[in-house]
Amino acid sequence: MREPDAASRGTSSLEQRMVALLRDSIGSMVSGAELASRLNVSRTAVWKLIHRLRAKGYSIEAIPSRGYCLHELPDVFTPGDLTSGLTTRRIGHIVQCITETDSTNTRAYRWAEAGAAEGSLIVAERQTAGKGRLGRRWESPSGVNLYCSVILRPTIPPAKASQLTFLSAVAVARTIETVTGLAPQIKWPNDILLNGRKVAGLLNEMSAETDGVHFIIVGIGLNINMRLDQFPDDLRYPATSLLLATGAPVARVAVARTLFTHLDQLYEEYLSQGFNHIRQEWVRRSAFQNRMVRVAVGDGYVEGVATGIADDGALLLDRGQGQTERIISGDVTAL
Ligand code: BT5
Repeated sequence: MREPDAASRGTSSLEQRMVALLRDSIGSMVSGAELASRLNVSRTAVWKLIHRLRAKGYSIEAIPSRGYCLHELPDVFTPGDLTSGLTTRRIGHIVQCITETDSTNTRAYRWAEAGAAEGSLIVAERQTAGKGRLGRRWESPSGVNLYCSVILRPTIPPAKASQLTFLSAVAVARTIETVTGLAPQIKWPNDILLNGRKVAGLLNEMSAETDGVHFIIVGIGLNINMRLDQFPDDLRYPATSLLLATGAPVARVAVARTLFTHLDQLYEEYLSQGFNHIRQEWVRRSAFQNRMVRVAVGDGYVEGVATGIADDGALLLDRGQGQTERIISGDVTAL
C-alpha cells in the first residue's frame, strides 16, 4: 500500500505547489524559469518534479525554451487538488489521500483517537472492507467513487450525535444538486436516492462517554462514475451513480470539493444555530414526508404517515387518532 499523501493547508509539499501553479494556468505555457523562481528551487529540480508528476498521470507538455503546459488534471484525489483555494472554515485543513484502505471510517477513528484535529479528513480511491450499517458491506471499487471520512468534535451529548448523520445527508443532497442539477431525495435514516435508487450511503461512528462526545466520524460513500457492471447483483436496494443518472462522467475532485464546502457551511450553521434549520431542509428533501409508510422493525412492522424526525434522529410516524410513534431503527418503504 502506498503511504498516505497527506497535507495541511498552507504547508503543502513542493509537488502540490507545482500542481497548483500549473493548474492556475491550465492549457497555457509557464516557463521553467518562472516555476523555479515561484517555488524557489533550481530549474533541474523543476524538471525532476515534472517527471514525478507525469509518472502520477499528469499530462504535462514540455517545449524547450518555452516551458511547461498542464493539459488536464487527472481524476485522482490529491490533498492539493482537494484543498487548494477551498475557503472552508473547519473542514479540510488537514487531508489524507490514500490509494487503498480497509475502511476510511476505521482509519479516521484511529487517527481521531491519536488526536487528529476537528475537520481532518481521509479520502480513499478504494476500500477493501467498506462498512455499511449493522455489519453490512459498502461496495468500493477503485478510482470511480468518493469514499471519505471527516473527523468532527462537536460539544454535544451522545444522544444528539445522529443529528450529524442528517446534516451529512443534507450536504450530500445539496452536492448532487449543485453538480448535476438533479433532485436527490433522502430516505430515513441514511440513504440518498436518485430516481428511487441509492446513490450514496452514510455511516457515522462515535467515541463518547455519558455526558459528552469525544469525536464523531462522518463517513460518506457517494457513487460517482461507477458503471453498471461494477455493482454486485445482490444489493438490498436498487443502486445508481451520478454517471448512470446523468449519462456522463463527473469530475470526482469537483464533487468532493463541493461536498466539503456544503458540509462546512452546514456544520457552522449547526454549531451556531442548532439542529432546526437542518431538520427543515432534511424534511423538505425527504422521500417519504407526509406519505404512508411501512417500517420493518424486527420480525414485525409498523405503519403510519411519516411526519418528520425527532431531536435524537427517531422517525416520527402519525398512527392516527393523535398517536405518534417514534421509530429508532428499521427499514422504511412507501405504501
Ligand atoms: C450505508 O449502509 O449506506 C452506509 C455506507 C457508508 C459508506 C461509507 S464509504 C466511506 C466510509 N467508510 C466506510 O467504511 N463506510 C463509509 P447501509 O444502509 O447498511 O447500506 C448498505 C447496503 O447498501 C448494502 O447491504 C448493499 O445492499 C447496499 N450497497 C452496498 N454498496 C453500495 C454502493 N456502492 N452503492 C449503493 N448501494 C450499496
